[in-house]
Amino acid sequence: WAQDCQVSNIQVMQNFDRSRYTGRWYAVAKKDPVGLFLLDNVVAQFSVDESGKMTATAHGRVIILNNWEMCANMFGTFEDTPDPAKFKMRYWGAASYLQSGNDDHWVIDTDYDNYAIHYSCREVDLDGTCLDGYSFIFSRHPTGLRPEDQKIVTNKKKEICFLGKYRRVGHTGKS
Ligand code: ODT
Repeated sequence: WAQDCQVSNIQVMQNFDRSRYTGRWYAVAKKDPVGLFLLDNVVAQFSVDESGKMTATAHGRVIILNNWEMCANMFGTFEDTPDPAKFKMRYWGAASYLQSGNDDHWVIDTDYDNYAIHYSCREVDLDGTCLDGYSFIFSRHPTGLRPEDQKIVTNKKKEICFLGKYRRVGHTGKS
């Protein structure tokens, strides 16, 4: 398998089980998109509603209007696609001045109990690689990834061609 960085060739989680994915996830690292929004103290909470649709809330410290920082509550609904690990995420904020939009939301890998790797390419370049995208590394533990999960996560960062582009996302416990 040759890594070619084509967005269309990115491997996602096989047999993704949305019910095992529910609950709280702490963002421990992030590759930012153009127009960075979520800064740190990012906690996402996934649910599956009565009809089986996945929804989520997220809170965290955000940056708005280029230099204003505040805590924000965000909401998202996930539209299914033929691939169970690939969703379209419609998102909006509790306040109108927060970002809203519709992004791809792919689950690259997860063991459901410890780590998860999320990927979203917002703009695919003419050559098929990702021109503007973002990715969250999530942990079930606010303290970060377990040492045994770090190698898996590093390999996946490489596979999605974002290795070296992540920053740590801190949790100060205030949000
Ligand atoms: O932070 C950025 O720069 C990108 C903007 C991301 C929008 C986040 C909106 C969250 C809506 C609620 C859904 C929670 C699910 C979180 C899972 C992964 C992050 C997208």
